[in-house]
Amino acid sequence: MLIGRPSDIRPSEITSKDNYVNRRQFIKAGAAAGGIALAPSAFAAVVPRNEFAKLPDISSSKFSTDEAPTSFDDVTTYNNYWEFGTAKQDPAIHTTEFEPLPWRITVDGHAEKTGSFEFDDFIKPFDLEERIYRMRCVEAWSMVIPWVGISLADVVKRYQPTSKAKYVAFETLQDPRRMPGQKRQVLEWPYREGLTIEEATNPLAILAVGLYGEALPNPNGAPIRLVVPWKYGFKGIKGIVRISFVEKRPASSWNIAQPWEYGFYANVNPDVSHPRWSQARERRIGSDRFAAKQPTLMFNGYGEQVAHLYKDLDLRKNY
Ligand SMILES: Nc1nc2c(c(=O)[nH]1)N[C@H]1C(S)=C(S)[C@@H](COP(=O)(O)O)O[C@H]1N2
Ligand SMILES: [Mo]
Repeated sequence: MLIGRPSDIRPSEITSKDNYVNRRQFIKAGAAAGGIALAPSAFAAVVPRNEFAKLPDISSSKFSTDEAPTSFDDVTTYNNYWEFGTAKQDPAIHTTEFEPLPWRITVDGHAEKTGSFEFDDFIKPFDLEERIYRMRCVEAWSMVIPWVGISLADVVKRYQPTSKAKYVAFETLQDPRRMPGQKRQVLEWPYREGLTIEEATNPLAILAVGLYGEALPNPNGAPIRLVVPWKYGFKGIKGIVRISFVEKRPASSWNIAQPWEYGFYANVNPDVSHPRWSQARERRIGSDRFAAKQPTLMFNGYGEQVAHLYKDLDLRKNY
């Protein structure tokens, strides 16, 4: 089923006029510098190389929230992406030169099918869906983001993991020349994350390749990143180059860095405080700064879809 938004609504109607114009000039400047024009022609089959790189044939999802999406500007200028700096505005500033394409994704480990694929070939077999999800960062702020993505369950199914595959591990690109934040050891690089195979095949999990109907902006993890809306934002690893089917629980970057603060599961849980702050409430980005914080929901409000995954776990211990 085709949906009205976002193809019927120009970004000018979503963001303010001024930002729309600036953005248009910004993208044009990028094209002139060779970034966009140099994309391999094969990629055009999936993502048209027009000014806004609008994605074709996006269907809607029954899992979308009807809450108002956070503006395009907030979604793309208030980010965590430490490969490009540790401040919220750093990814928007320091990814302007980043050229995500060409991009290869390796699938390996305990699966019948494995291999290394051009981004275009990797996503071509799957349907593009818009998933408007609430997103909750561990730092107690939240957004509503109209992702465009492919079902992670479909991806897993295609590669036919064997019975040994208990987890799916993900890795970000490691290349300090392209990701200058990696010159500092603020985290152990490459950024790594993982899910149990049951989590990875839950219908809510997606690999996002776009937002607001357009190819994924660099600050949000172009060309492809994980989105698991019932977990804290740090599980949503960006710039993925490797997907591995593994037997043992994989290392995850924040768990390596500060295991006493960040567990493997990272399920959104208003009842379990972070050691340094409460997780009971959250600030919705874009609301005015005097607005009251809103309560955080168990599993970020996605309990109906995911609570069964954790019925035998003590969520106070398995955070
Ligand atoms: N590779 C990588 N992925 C990452 C991060 C990062 O620093 N590096 N930050 C995470 C954190 S803490 C959050 S909250 C989300 C933010 O996603 P967004 O910028 O698209 O909102 O990305 C996650 N994915
Ligand atoms: Mo986060």
